Amino acid sequence: MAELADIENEFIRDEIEEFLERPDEIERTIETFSNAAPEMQAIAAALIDGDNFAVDELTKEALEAGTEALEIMDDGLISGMGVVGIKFRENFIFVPEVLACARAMKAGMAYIEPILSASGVEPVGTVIMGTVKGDLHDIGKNLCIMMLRGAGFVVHDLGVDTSDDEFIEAVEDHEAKVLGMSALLTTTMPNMGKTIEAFIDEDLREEVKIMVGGAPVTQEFADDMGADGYGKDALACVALAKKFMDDDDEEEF
Ligand code: B12
Repeated sequence: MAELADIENEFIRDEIEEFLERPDEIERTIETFSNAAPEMQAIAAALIDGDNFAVDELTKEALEAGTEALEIMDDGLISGMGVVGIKFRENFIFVPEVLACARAMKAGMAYIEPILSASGVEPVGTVIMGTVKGDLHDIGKNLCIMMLRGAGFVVHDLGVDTSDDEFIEAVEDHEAKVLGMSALLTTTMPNMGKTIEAFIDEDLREEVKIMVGGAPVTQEFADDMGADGYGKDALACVALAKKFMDDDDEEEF
């Protein structure tokens, strides 16, 4: 089992000691960062500190040094945001600080996006993605979109606070076979189910495969509300979209 001392970055060690209380979260966070390269720890530290200039600089340097975009995304940016989430939940930081961290995350993603989105392969299908009504969280959805584009999907991003009508209109207009909905709040999660109901009401449910995700969403919740799939991260999102396209090809035979 990894120990705190295995993490090279002093800022991260201090953050874990000062702000993390749950044994499972401490263990998981130590494990994550002890397996991350020092450069990735530095990116995560800058993100936790809400320093978008440092994240910008460090991400650029890491890419120039040959680090894979995916490694920067997972070990640097997403790992850093994990600590931010815990501090926010425990009221150590508040919305303005989280916004600074989100800005820092976006500074890093600005470099990662063109790399992960540049697939150069024939379009494999069309996906509609949006964050549900009442929900303004878009970082996770945007990561999923980057990865989908990188895998060759054409993705229409409906942004945040998306209504049932907007989802339905986009699926119809673009004849999309796959729809992805993201929700980060327990209060907005049920809106995914409402959107699925709206597709049923419009007699369009059979036309599109619906996948859902976001930190509070679970497989069980997805099953209960009648989604076709649940993905825990951006890689799972791509895997689901590919599976849906394969299933669709088979159905057409
Ligand atoms: C950043 C953040 C914010 C930022 C959002 C900035 C932005 N542009 O997105 C700001 C400051 C605006 C914000 C506001 C609020 N937030 Co907030 N926020 C967060 C925080 C810290 C991180 C979210 C994040 O970006 N995570 C990183 C990404 C990469 O992870 P992710 O979104 O889960 O996405 C991954 C997977 O879930 C999956 N995925 C995501 N979508 C999809 C879709 C599909 C189809 C698939 C397959 C997969 C998939 O793939 C992604 C990549 O791996 C979380 C804490 C947390 N632990 O989640 C709280 C959190 C979500 N927020 C919370 C709250 C309470 C709020 C506010 C109500 C606070 C307030 N008092 O105003 C407001 C609500 C505003 C609104 N109406 O939406 C709570 C929600 C609690 C709850 N039980 O509902 C959380 C959990 C914090 C907490 N523990 O208290 N927030």
